[in-house]
Amino acid sequence: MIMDFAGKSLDLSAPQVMGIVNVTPDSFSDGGRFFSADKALEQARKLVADGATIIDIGGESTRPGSEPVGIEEEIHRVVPAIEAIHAELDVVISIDTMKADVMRAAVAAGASLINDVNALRGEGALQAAADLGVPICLMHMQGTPQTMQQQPHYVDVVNEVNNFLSERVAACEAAGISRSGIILDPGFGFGKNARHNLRLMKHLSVFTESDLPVLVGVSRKSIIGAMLKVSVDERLAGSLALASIAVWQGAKIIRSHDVRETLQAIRLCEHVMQVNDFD
Ligand code: 8Y7
Repeated sequence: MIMDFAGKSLDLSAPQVMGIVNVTPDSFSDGGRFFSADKALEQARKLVADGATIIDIGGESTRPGSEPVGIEEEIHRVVPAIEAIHAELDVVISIDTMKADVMRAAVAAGASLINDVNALRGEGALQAAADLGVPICLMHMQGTPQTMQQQPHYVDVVNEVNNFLSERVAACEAAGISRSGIILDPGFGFGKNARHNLRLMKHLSVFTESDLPVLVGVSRKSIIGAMLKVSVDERLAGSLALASIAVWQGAKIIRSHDVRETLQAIRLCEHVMQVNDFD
């Protein structure tokens, strides 16, 4: 299962780790543009040295209750970071954005994957992705980051998320986007309560049974805090447990803050999955 990212290809038959780089003021104390680009490059260097083959760069926080950022501001945050990483590192750069203009600026700067937590439902986003011709990760979210955790509601969360993703894949294909460049993501924590997240994880194979690769993002998320009563900086073990459950069910990309440890968990899963029963 080879996926082409604007000339750089990744073999998704082995699960890959997407390392996270945030360029938001709350992730950098001074919030300055060049300081952020420098810090982003430094962080990306570490993630790549640890084994990340994709770096996800985001300039707008999508945490529950976070405030939206303007287009110009978001571009000013992400473009210098993308340019710096693209100039130095041999890695697929993913742009985490919901905005068409940011997608265009980011791909021009060197990004070759669009990670849209809004699954290209924003104004002009579907057209931008079709024009740019790079792969796209379609993620499910109920509501918006501002409101999504207020009253998440589903009758059958697995079915509803699956139907949503199928509908978005159909919209992409209708817009001229090739299936060979589409990644699916059930969107852990995006308009889901603890039980919804647990059900999606238990039944992740519903998604991996499709011909499209599945990306899972659970790193340090509140579902771990809710189950284990641990703060954000104590969620590594829980993150690795969930990443392992996801890989066991066929997830191909794990989005993580802790790349080295996540790769170790993935490698062990692969060893178990591939062991020859007849040796
Ligand atoms: C996810 C994501 C975040 C995820 C994809 C956080 C940007 C929240 N989570 N993108 N982004 N999937 N595709 O806690 O689960 O990292 S931000």
